[in-house]
Amino acid sequence: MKFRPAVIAAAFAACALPAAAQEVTLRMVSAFAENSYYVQHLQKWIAKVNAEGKGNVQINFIGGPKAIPTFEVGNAVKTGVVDLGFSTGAFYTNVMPESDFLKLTQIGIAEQRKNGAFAAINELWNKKANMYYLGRVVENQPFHVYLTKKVDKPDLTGLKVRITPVYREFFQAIGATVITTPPGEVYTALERGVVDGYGWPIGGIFDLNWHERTKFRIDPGFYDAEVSIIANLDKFKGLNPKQRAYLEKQMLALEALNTAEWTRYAKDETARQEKAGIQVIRFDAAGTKRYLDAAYDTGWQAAYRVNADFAKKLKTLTSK
Ligand code: 173
Repeated sequence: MKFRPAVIAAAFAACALPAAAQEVTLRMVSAFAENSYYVQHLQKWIAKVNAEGKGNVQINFIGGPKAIPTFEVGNAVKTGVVDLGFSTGAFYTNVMPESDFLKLTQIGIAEQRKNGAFAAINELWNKKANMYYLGRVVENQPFHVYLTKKVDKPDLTGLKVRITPVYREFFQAIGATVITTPPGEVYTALERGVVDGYGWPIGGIFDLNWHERTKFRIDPGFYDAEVSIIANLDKFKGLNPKQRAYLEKQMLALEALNTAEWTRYAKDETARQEKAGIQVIRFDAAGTKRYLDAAYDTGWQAAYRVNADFAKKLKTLTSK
């Protein structure tokens, strides 16, 4: 075999510069739009990781759904097309259906790390998705139904509602006709009257101007939006111990912001919706109970159908 001089030079350079060889650059994409608040929050973290991680770990943020479509980010992480992904589980049920279960957790990620839930999640994510579940970036963000038409009881019969897997069983159980779209298609669907509403967490409806097409929000919220950083498992295992420890440390620093950050965001966004004229629909006590029971009963039932062992473990460890 004959080596080209450039290859030989590169090989020597790698040996001669061990410090440079120990800096790794991880390529990251987001399943959420680049201008979304979630991604702005993420990018502040990336800047910190890069500033403090010189000579060790750098993150190259490639972009949002224009780089890799929302529902393809999971596969891109699984196969190593990218090293890190910023996504919610509902967007990569095509990789593993259990990814959507995390919306059902009722305790924070800090507690999940202590009580074995985090380890159980990682065991499954490693095995089924070739992913390392690095940590949870968004919590304390309940989901809501947003509508262009009024309802006065927990019954969406006759309404077409935009969903992701998060809401499918629940919305169908209360009568809705459901249409799955990534966030990037919600505005057009509303504009064209293809849907009469959509599911989304309490925060973020202004990011893509959906407030212009939204008249009502149903309270209370249900579940808890899970948005996390996932890593390609082979890539993660291939990092040296210092690099892995650094990423874990930065992830914990990010998670430590969660409670204060997302509680504030939920409050601000609720006020902003009110200012924008979005009216709140509340049912009577019995209706509210039926509504919330339907959310959790359908959610867990679907989870048990998909993977009873993992559903049971997660329910036991993360329910209040
Ligand atoms: O697109 C969605 O409605 C969705 O599933 C989701 C999940 C977490 C955060 C934001 C949106």
